[in-house]
Amino acid sequence: MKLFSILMLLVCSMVSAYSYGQETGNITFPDSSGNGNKAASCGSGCCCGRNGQAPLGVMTDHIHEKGTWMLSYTYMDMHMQGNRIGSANASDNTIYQHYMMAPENMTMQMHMAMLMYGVTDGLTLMAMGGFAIYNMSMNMSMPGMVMTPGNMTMRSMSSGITDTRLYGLFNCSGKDDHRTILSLGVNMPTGPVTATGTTMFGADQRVSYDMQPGTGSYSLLPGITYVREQGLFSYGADAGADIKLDNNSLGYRFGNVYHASVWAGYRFLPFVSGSLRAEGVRADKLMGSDPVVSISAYENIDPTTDPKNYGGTTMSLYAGLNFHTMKPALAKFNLLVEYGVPVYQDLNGTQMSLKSNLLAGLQYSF
Ligand SMILES: [Cu+2]
Repeated sequence: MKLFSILMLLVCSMVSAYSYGQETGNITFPDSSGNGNKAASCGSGCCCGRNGQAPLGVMTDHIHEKGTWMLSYTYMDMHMQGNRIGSANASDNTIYQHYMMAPENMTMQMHMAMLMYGVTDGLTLMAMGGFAIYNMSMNMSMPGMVMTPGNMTMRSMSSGITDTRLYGLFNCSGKDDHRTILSLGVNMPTGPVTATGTTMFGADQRVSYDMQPGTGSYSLLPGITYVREQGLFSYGADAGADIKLDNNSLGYRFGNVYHASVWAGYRFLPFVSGSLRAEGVRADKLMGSDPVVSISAYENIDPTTDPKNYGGTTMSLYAGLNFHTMKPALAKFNLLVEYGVPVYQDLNGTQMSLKSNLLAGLQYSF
């Protein structure tokens, strides 16, 4: 922890020196009295709930004052529908040229809990974990039969606890109208990679990679987030990665993930601000395979069981609302929602198309 703190402080002071130098032409350092950091952290009467809070999909946008906590619940509902090969839509009949089954609909619902604690005015620790539920339907083509879509459908469900993420968040900015948060997290493989559901081989069989609640791998989660407030306006950007450190116990690893966002927000009522956010996510290929799933009979039937059908680039647009009021009974709460649709998808191999992603969160600071 000590080494981590020193490392982050070093990077922080470099970033601060650079950004301050940019503004004043001189290299200066953040206000050492701590006032600046306090104003840019998230305790009572500070940035949480003001229009400077980032959209819900950006989770590393703020820190908390020393000794203060935040507990939050976030619900996520991701919907996928139909298929594509690369960046082009692919009909079921196109999929049947290579596989016997064509995925039709898939949802991932996730219940996430997050706890934040301000260790100092500049450093906040954050822990996240959850429970995920996957539902999938697939159309089947029987050799020699022409199936009308939906005629012969297989449904499958799996669920389990997710991986757990632990983060350290450093505020590098000493000003109350902007902040730069450096974050470093670790993904702990607490979620299973051996969950079961209905497959071609019957009930209670190992489900494919995309329906496993966990990754099975440790990973590093570096990130940087910049937030700026100007009157009723706010805007910001963030970038981060999920770098897998090892293969899981079954001998594979999901690809590294890289993401970046830019957003702008406007407080159009005293207690509501709206935001628009553009997000790009790139996932590398899945490396290795699960020996239970990776048998040729299976890989020729169901495209989700083929490791080469993982990874790709997706760009989405999100619209969000952040609710906060200073009314005493509600001042400690924030309610945030965000809804996104993809505008560009270029996926490796044959994969389901992302249709929408909904996030809703309730945060309580104390
Ligand atoms: Cu918080």
